[in-house]
Amino acid sequence: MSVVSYQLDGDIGVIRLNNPPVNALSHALRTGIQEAVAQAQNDASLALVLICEGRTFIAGADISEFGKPPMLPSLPELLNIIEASQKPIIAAIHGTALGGGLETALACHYRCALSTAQVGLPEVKLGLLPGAGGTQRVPRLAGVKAALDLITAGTPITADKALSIGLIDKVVEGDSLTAALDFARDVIAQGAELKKVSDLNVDKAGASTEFFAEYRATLSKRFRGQEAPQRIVECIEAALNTPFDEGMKVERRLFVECMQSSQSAALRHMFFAERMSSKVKDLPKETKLKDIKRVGIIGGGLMGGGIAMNFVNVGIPVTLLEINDEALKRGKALIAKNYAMTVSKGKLTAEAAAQRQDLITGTTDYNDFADIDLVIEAVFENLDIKKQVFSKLDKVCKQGAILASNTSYQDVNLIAESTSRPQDVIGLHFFSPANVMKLLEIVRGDKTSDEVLATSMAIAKTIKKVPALSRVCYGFIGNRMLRQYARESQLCLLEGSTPQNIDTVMQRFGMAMGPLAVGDLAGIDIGYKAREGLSDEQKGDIRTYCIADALYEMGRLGQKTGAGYYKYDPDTRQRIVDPIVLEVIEAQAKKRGVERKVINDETILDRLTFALINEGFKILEEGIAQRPSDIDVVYAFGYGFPAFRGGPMFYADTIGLERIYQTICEFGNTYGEEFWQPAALLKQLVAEGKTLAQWASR
Ligand code: 3H9
Repeated sequence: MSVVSYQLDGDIGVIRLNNPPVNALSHALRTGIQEAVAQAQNDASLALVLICEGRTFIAGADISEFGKPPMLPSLPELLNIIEASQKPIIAAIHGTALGGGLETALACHYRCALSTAQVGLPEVKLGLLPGAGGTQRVPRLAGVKAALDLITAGTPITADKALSIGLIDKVVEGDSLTAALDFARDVIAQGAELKKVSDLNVDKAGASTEFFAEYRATLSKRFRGQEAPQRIVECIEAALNTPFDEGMKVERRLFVECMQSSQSAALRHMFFAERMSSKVKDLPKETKLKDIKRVGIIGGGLMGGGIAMNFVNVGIPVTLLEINDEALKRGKALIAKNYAMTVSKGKLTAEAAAQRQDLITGTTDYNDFADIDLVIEAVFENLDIKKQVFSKLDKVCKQGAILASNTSYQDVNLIAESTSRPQDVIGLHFFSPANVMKLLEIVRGDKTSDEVLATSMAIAKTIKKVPALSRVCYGFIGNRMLRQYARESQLCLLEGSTPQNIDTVMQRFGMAMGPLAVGDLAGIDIGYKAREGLSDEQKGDIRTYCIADALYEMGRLGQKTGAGYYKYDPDTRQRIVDPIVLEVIEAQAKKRGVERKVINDETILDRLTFALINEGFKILEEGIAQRPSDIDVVYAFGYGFPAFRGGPMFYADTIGLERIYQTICEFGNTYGEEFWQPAALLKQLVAEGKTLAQWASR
C-alpha cells in the first residue's frame, strides 16, 4: 500500500499521508508528497489539503534514517517544492505536528489544527536543531523570543497557544478533514492567495545584541555542556540578520554539524533506548494483562507517598497502609505538602490536587487489602521485615493480585519464597522522589509469571515512567553499578582528591550532581545503615567506606544535619567547602597507610566512569540486563547520567572498548586488582574487535 494518496474532493485536492505509527517523513513519504504536489499542479484543483491518517499528523523526520546516506528529495528540498506550489496548500493538523512535521506545515500556505492538537520542534532533545526551515520560519511568524523559547525548550505547545503566537491560522473542532476542506474553500473564496512564510520579515523589536547574549548565558546554565541550544540561537540570529535563503544556509550548516556530533548520536540512541526498554525479549506478544483498578501501598514515608501520587495522578485509587494513625497522618501530610508545592508553582489547580488526594484512602489494617489488584511494599530496606510483610499479604490478598516490593537491594526471590504464590511477586523499584523520577526498575524474580511482568511493564507506561528490566542480583542494575562508582569516589578521596574536586569533574562531564554532593543529599546514614546488615565480605574493602563511616560517626549525615562532605548554609542550603572534611580524609588515609597524592581530573573521570562501565559489562554477561541500552536507560533516567553522552554503555562505545580495557588493566596494576578485574565480556569484545552495539545486535 502506498504511503501517500491523492484525490480530488470537488475542487480541492487532498494529499493523504499514511505511514504508521506516527507518519514520520521517510524517504517513501517524501517522494510520495513530491509526486502528489506535482500531480496537483496540472489538475482541476484550486487548493490542496495535506492531511494524515492515523493517530497523528507528521511527527517529524524519520529518526531511523539519520546517519544513513541521504536520499532525495531531502526534506528542505521537498518543503521548497511545497512552498512553490501554484495552488495554496493547507496543512490539516491533528495529534502532534513535531519537528519536520511542523516544518512541513510551516512550508504550507495555511495551517489549521484541531483544538486537541499540539505542535513543537523537539529536535533539541535529539541534540539537533530544526533542519528544514524551522529556525527561519518560526521567527517570521512568532517573533524572535517566542521562536527561541519554542525551539530551545523543544516542548510542544497546544493549538491555542500556537494560534496566539501566529504559528497556525485557525483552531478547528470536529472532523479534521471536513474542517480543513471548509477552510480551503474560504481560502479559495478569498482569492487563493499564496501566503509564503519565507516572504515575511522578522520583527526586530527587542532583539538586541544584549538580549541574545543574555539568552545564550541562560541556555548555557540550563543545558550545561550541550551544543545544540547555542547553535539554535545562531540560526535565529541569522533569521534576523540575513535574507531567508542565507538563513537557510546557516541552518543547514549547523544542522549537519549537530547531526554529526557525538551528542546527537547519543541522544538519538537514548530516544530508541527509552522505547526499547519496555520490550521484554522472551515475553509472548499475546500475554494477557491484569486489570489494575486499585493499588495498595505499604508505608507512607517519602517513598510510599511519592509512589501513591503516581497512581492517583492518573486516576487510579490507592489504599495507603501505615502502622498507626499517627504515621498515616504524617504520610498524608507529606503528600499534601508535595501537592501544595505543585499548586504553588502553577502546575496544577488546587481543585485537581484535592481530587487526587481524595483518591487516597488510609488504613492501618492489612485486611483492607483483600480486594487490591496491585500491592507495592515500601517499608524499611530489611529482608526480614519485607518477608514478614509479604507473608501477611499472602494471607489477606485475593488470588491473582500482584505483590510488588519497592526494594532497592534485597533478593526478590527470597521475598517471593515467603509467600505461597511466588509467580505473583515482582520488584518495582522506584527512585526518589518517586513522584518525579522517571525510572522504574522492574525486577523479575525467577518465578515471576509472564502476566505479572507484562502488566508491570504496562503499568509503568500508565503512570508515565520509563521501565527497565533487571534480573535479581544485589542492587539490581542501578545500585549494583552505583556501588562501584561510589567505591571509586571514596578511593579517590582517600588517595588524594577532595569532595569538591571529584564533584566538579563529574558535573563537568554532565552528571546532574557529583557523587559526594549526592551522598549528602541522600544522607550518609543511608549507606551506613545498609552496610550494618552486611557481612564483612559483602561490605568489601574498608578503604571504600571508611571516610563515609567517619563522617557518620561525627553526626555529619549530609544536608539534613547541615554538614556531610560539605557544610550547608542554613538559609540558602548552599554548599560550602569545609576544611574539617579534609582533616577527616587525611586522618583516615594515615590510619589505612595510604599515601595521598594529587589525582588528575582525567584519572578521576576514568576511574568513576570505567567502574560503572565494567560492572555494566558484568551485568550483561550474567544476563541481569536484557541489553546495553536498558542499562543506559537506568542511568540516564535514574542516576542523572548525561543523556547527551547516551548512558554509560553507549559512552563506552564512544570512547572505544580497547582504551577502556587497557586502562582497567593499568588501574588493576596501580590501584589494586581486587578493585579492577576487567569483565569477561569486555575482554572478549576487545579480542574480537567488536563494539558493544555490534554485540547487542547479534
Ligand atoms: C526532525 O524532524 C528533523 C527535522 O527538523 C529536519 C530533517 C532534515 N522517526 O513514542 P512512541 C516510533 S527530528 C522514527 O512509543 P507515543 C517510535 O520509535 C524528529 N520513528 O508513541 C515507536 O516505535 P516502536 C523530530 C519514530 O504515542 C513508535 O514510533 N520529531 C519517530 O508515545 C511509537 O512512538 C521528534 O523528535 C520518528 N520521528 O508518542 C518526535 N517518532 O513502536 C519523536 C516515533 O517500534 N516522537 N517513532 O517502539 C515522539 O515524540 C513520539 O513518538 C510521539 C508519539 C509524540 C510522536
